[in-house]
Amino acid sequence: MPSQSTAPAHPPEPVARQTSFCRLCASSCGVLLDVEAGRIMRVLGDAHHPISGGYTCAKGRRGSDLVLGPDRLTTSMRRSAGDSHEPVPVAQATADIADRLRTIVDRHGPDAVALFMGTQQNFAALTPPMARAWFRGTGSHKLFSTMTIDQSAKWVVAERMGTYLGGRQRFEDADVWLLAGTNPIVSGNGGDGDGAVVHNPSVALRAARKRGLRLIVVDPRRTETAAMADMHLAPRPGTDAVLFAGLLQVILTENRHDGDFCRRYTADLAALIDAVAGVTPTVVQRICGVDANQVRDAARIFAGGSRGMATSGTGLCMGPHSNLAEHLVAALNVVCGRYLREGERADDRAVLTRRVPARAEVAPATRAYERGFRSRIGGVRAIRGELPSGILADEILEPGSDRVRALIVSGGNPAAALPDRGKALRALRSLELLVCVDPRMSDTARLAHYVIAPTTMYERADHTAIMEPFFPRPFAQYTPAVVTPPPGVIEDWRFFLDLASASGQSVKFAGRILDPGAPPTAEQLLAMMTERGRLPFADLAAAPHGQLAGLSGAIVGAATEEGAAHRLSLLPADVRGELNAALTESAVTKQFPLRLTVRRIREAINSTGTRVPGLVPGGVNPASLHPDDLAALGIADGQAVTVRSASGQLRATAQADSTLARGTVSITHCFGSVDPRDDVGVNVNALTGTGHGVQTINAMPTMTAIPVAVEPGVPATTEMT
Ligand SMILES: Nc1nc2c(c(=O)[nH]1)N[C@H]1C(S)=C(S)[C@@H](COP(=O)(O)OP(=O)(O)OC[C@H]3O[C@@H](n4cnc5c(=O)[nH]c(N)nc54)[C@H](O)[C@@H]3O)O[C@H]1N2
Ligand SMILES: Nc1nc2c(c(=O)[nH]1)N[C@H]1C(S)=C(S)[C@@H](COP(=O)(O)OP(=O)(O)OC[C@H]3O[C@@H](n4cnc5c(=O)[nH]c(N)nc54)[C@H](O)[C@@H]3O)O[C@H]1N2
Ligand code: SF4
Ligand SMILES: [Mo]
Repeated sequence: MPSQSTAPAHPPEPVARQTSFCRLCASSCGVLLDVEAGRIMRVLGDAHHPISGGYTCAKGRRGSDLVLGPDRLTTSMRRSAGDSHEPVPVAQATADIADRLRTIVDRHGPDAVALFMGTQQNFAALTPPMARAWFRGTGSHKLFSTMTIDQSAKWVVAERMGTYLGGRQRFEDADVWLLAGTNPIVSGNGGDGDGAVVHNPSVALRAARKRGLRLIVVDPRRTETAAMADMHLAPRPGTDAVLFAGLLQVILTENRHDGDFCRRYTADLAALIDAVAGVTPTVVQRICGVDANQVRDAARIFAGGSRGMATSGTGLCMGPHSNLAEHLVAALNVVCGRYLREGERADDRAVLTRRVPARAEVAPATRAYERGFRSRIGGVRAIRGELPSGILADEILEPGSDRVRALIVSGGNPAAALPDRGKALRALRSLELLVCVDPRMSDTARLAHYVIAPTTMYERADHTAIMEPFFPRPFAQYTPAVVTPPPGVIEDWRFFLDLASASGQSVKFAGRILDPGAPPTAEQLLAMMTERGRLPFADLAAAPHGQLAGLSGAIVGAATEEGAAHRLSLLPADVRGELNAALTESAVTKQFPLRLTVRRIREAINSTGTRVPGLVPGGVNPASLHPDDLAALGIADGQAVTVRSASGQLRATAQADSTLARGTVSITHCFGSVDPRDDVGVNVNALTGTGHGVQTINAMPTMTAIPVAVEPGVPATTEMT
C-alpha cells in the first residue's frame, strides 16, 4: 500500500476487479481480486462461480498475504557460509544446480538424485507434468511425493483388490453416505468421493440432508462434519479396520449385501464372510469402544440405502493397519454394489483431460508393486512409480552405492511433513545438494543449498485440468496471471524446463519434444494440455467464471469379453493376516495410555498459513484433550504440557476440547519451525517414527492414532524438535 505520509507522485490507479480462482487447495474456489497499483488489495468469493458460488475460506481470503506477504521470496537464494542465504540470479542458480547434479551423477549414478513432489505443486497445472518430465530425463528411480505419507493405502487397495471400471456412485443422487477419518467441512477433502463435499462443503452437506441423504461419520472427534451427521461413531483411534470388519459382518450375516453384484464381480466373497464372521458387534464394542447397537444400526442404515458410498481420509489412511482399514472400506462399497452399472450415466468430469470410457468390468489386482524398483531400504518397492516417502530419510542416510545425495523439492516442505522429524532433519542436512522450489523460506528452504523463488498463484496463468476429479459437475476454468510477478522469480514449470536443458536432457510435454531454444509460453503449454479434452481452450479462456461443460452423454459400456472374466479380490491371504493381527493387537499400554490423532484446521493448509500473522487463532497449534482427561491428569486449560511417544516428545499448550473422545489427544500437523526463535507451534512429527507399525507394501508409518502420554510441565531433558 502507498505510504500515508508521502504524497503519491501520480494519482492512485483505480481499483480493478479481476476474476480468478484460488489455488491453495483442491476446491479451486472462484475469487474476485481487487487490484490496485499491481497489488492485490482484497480477495472476495465469486458469487457467479458455478461451483463455489461465492464461498471462500479464511485462508483463501488471505490469499494475497499468503503469496505476497513479508516473507515472500522475490529472488532465488544460495546458501553461503553458515546457515545464511544470499540472493542469486535464477539463471546462475539453475546452471550451478545442473553442474552439481552432473558431478553427483557421474560419481554415483542417476539414482543418487531424487525428486520430492509436495502438495502445493499439485495446484499449478503445469508444475507436475514438467517436474516429472525433468525427472524422467535424469534416469533416476528415486521419485517421492506426499501421497505415500497421505492416502497411498488407496493405491494399495487397487493393487490388491483390483478396480471396478464402471465408476463409483455419485453423491448427488445418493441416499446414504459414510465418511470415515475425514472432515470435509474443514479440509474440503471427503476421501475419493465425487467432489460433492469439496466445494462449499457445509452448504453441500446441508442440501443433501434436506433431500434425504443419511450421513454417517466415523471419527474419534465430534468434528464439524460429524455435528451435521445422522449418526456419529467415535471409535478408539486406530481401530477402524475392526469397525469396518464389524460393519461387513452385520451386512453379510443379515444378508443385506448386493448378491448380484458380488456374484458378477467378486472372486472370493466366501473368504470375506468367513474372515469377518467372528467380528460381531460385541467384539467391535470391546476393541473400538463403539456401542454394539450403534454398529448394527450403522451397518443397516448403510446397506439399507439404495445408493451412496463409504469414503475415507487421512484418519484411516494414516493409522495403524491403514492398508487393511482402507481395504475393508472398499470391500463395504463392493459388497453393497455401490458402483455404476452398464447403461447408467458415466462419470463425466473429464473436460480438459481425456475421458477414459467406463465399462462394467473389473481391472483385476496385479500387485504391480511386486515388480517395481527395489530400494535397498528394507527391500521396499516402488508403487505406481514412486518410492514411499516413509523411507526417504533412510534413502539419504543409510550407506549404499545408490544413496540419495541430491534432492529437489517441488512445492513441498518435507522438513515439516516427514515422519520422525529428528531423522528427517538429519537427512535433509546431510545432503550434498538440497534444492527447494518455494516462494517462502520454509523449514526445508532454510536447510537448502538453493532456494528457487517461483511465481505465486495470482502471478501465473493456470487452468483446472488436474483438479477435475474434485468437481461435482463437469467444469473447467482458466485464469490469466492477474498481477505481474517480481522480476527475480520464475514459473515453477520453467525452472524444471531450464534445469533439463542445462543438464542436456530433452523434455517431452503433452506428447511432443520441447525446443529449449524457443520455450513455449505458459498459455501455449496450458492449451497443449487440453488438446484431448472436450472443451476448446479458446472457449475456456473466454469464460472468466469458468465453464460448466454439460453432460457428455457418456454411459457405462458393456464388459469386453476379456474383462468379463475378471473379478475383484475381496480377501487375499495377506489382507486376512492383517485382519487377524488387528483383532489381536492391543496398542494401549500403561506407559502411553492416550492416542494422538491429527487433524486439519481451516486457517492453514499443511504448513502454508501457519506463519501468516493473525490467521491461525492463537498463532500456534495446541494439544487438545477432553476436559475430563485434562482434569484427571491435573492439567489446566492453557497450561504447558509435555507429550511423549515411543519416538519422541514435544512441548505444547493444553487446550480443553469437549468434541474429542476421552483418551484422545489432537494436534494439527505441519506447524513448528527449525528455528527455535520462531513461536509458531510444535511439529507433531517429533512424535512419529518409522520403526514400529510401518505398513508393508507402501511403508506407510503410523501418523495418527499414536500411543502417547501427556504430563503437565516442560520436560526435564532439552531434546526437542
Ligand atoms: N504426523 C503427520 N504428518 C503429516 C500429516 C499428518 O496428518 N500427520 N499429513 C501429511 C500430508 S497428508 C501431507 S500432504 C504432508 C504435507 O506435506 P508437504 O506438501 O510437503 O507440505 P506443505 O506444507 O503443503 O508444503 C507446501 C510448500 O509449498 C510452498 N508453496 C506454496 N505455493 C507454491 C507455489 O506456487 N510453488 C511452489 N513451488 N511452492 C509453493 C509452500 O510455501 C510450502 O512450503 O504432510 C504429511 N505429514
Ligand atoms: N483447511 C485445510 N484443508 C486441507 C488441508 C489442510 O491442512 N487444511 N490439507 C489437505 C491435505 S494435504 C489433505 S491430505 C486433506 C486431508 O483431508 P482429511 O482427511 O479430511 O483431513 P482432516 O480434516 O484432518 O480429517 C481427518 C479426520 O480424521 C480423524 N482421525 C484421526 N485419527 C483417526 C482414526 O484413527 N480414526 C478415524 N476414524 N478418524 C481419525 C481426525 O479427528 C480428523 O477429523 O485435506 C486437504 N485440505
Ligand atoms: S477452500 Fe479456501 S483455500 Fe481452498 S480454494 Fe477455496 S478459498 Fe482457497
Ligand atoms: Mo495430504
